[in-house]
Amino acid sequence: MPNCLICRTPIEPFISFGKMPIANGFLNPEEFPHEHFFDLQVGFCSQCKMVQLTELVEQEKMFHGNYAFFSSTSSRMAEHFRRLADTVKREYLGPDPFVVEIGSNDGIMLQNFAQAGIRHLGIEPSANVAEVARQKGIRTISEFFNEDLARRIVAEYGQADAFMGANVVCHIPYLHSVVAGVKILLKPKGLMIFEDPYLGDIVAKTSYDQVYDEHAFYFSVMSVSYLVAQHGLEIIDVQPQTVHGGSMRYFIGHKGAHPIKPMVAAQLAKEEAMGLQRPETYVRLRENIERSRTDLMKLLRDIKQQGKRVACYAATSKSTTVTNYCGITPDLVEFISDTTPIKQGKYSPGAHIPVKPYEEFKKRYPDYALLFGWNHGEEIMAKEQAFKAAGGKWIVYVPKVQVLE
Ligand code: DWN
Ligand code: SAH
Repeated sequence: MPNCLICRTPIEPFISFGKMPIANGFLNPEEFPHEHFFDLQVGFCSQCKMVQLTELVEQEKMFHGNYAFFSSTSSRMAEHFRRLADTVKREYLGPDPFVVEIGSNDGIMLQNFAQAGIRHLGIEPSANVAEVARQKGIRTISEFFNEDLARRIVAEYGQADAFMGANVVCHIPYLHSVVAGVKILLKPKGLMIFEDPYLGDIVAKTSYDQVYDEHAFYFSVMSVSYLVAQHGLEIIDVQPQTVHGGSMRYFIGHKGAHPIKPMVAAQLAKEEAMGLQRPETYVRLRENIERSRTDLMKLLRDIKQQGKRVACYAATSKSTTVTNYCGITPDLVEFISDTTPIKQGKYSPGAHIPVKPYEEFKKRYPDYALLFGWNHGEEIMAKEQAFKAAGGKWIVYVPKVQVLE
């Protein structure tokens, strides 16, 4: 049995999604024979309550000089991070401020600090996306963040007012080193501000596609409290977010340095009421996931029998889990439309569905569009009115499988 990555208690997986490829490993046909697969399984630690993968993929296989996800593909996300940066600038910076961000990607958040002339440092191991940030004038180093790097940053730049990370902390299996690094890096009143997909939303909406190689952890306020307490830190506030299908933003400071907002206890009470501390909750989640797969495959087969065309919208990392777990193959869907040049002309990981430029979608609308980017549903549907007007229908599977009329 594997051990919990946080407290070392042996844990058993509650679900297995089977063999999975690298979620962002879009590939050419000559690479098919060498594609890397691993067992995608999730376990719940009854001791520290952390939900996590029980088999990991090496970080260098996922984050490298050809990383396929560029954060700035969503204008709504750019707006979301601009608002966050504004809040940080207004409320959390002291004299001679310094802001550090891990997983800074193409600079979607740090651009707001760079433009304001605020001292900043991005830490982004995927060299190609980091280069885009540098082109925008954002100071970025391509390394994986850990305790050792935190010491080097303090030696060179001093301590930070804000240590930020969006959709990255849950990607790092060696979290004790990360949090120990944060402890070293933060000024006495400094704050770690991070957000990740929230376990409560995954359970409530059966959004199982948040599970893929890059996401080693599925956080709750419970599990994050346990983790940070081991390093003399504490959660001082939490703020639910609607982005990425439901995320949680955590504000963490040195123990005793800030008053704790009532929202922390309120959210912990909600988690208890939802049963996030109980193994049965995850048995139910598994049943819901299995039902979702059955429903989606029945719908796609019915549509195929009617001779209608289906194309998929957005080659998200999440869709790698959906296509491979459910068994969605190129005979059921024609292609995946995506706006990211590096994915276009390639094939989706594992299922090998062709990824085509967005123009293909517009040129000849399919009868149905399977919305792999459901988390950007509002943004996408607002700009795809013409698809609907032409009689096109959306298929979604979160929170349940349905055709949107
Ligand atoms: O946590 C992570 C999140 C933040 O981003 C990473 N591990 C990887 C990535 O996950 P994802 O690939 O599931 O992210 P998104 O933002 O749901 O999907 C982005 C993809 O969707 C891009 O390939 C671009 C595409 N897209 C599109 O084709 N048309 C997106 C939008 C908004 C569109 O209109
Ligand atoms: N913050 C952006 C990007 C999220 S994708 C957003 O919310 O859109 C996750 C990013 O984290 C990738 O760009 C990846 O290269 C980076 N990353 C992965 N492991 C990391 C680590 N150990 N330290 C810093 N960044 C890391």
